[in-house]
Amino acid sequence: MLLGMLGWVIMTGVAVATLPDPDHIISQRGKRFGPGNVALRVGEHITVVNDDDNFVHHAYIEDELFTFDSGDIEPGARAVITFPTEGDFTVLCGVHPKMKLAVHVR
Ligand SMILES: [Cu+2]
Repeated sequence: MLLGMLGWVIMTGVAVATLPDPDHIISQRGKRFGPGNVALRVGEHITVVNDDDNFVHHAYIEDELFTFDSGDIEPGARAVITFPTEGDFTVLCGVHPKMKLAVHVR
C-alpha cells in the first residue's frame, strides 16, 4: 500500500518533469504564415501546415546558428521544424518571398 503510493508520487513527478513538447501549428494560407510570429523554448518544434488548396508552399531557414529546408510542401502537407538553439529566426517560403514567420527561441 505504502509502496504503491510512493510509486504513484514518483510517476506523477516524472510526468510533470517531462511535459510533452507542445505542438505549435503554423498555417500557410493566402501567402501568409498564421500566426506571423511564435515564441518557443529550446528544443521545441513548430508544425507548418499548407492550408491552401492550390498553392505549393515551402519553409526554409538560413541562419548562422541553424539552417532548415523543407522542400516543397504540397496542399494539405506539413513540415516539422525543431529549434535546437536560442535565437531569433525567420522562416521563409521559397515560393512566396513575402511570406515570413518570426520564431523567438529562449
Ligand atoms: Cu508560400
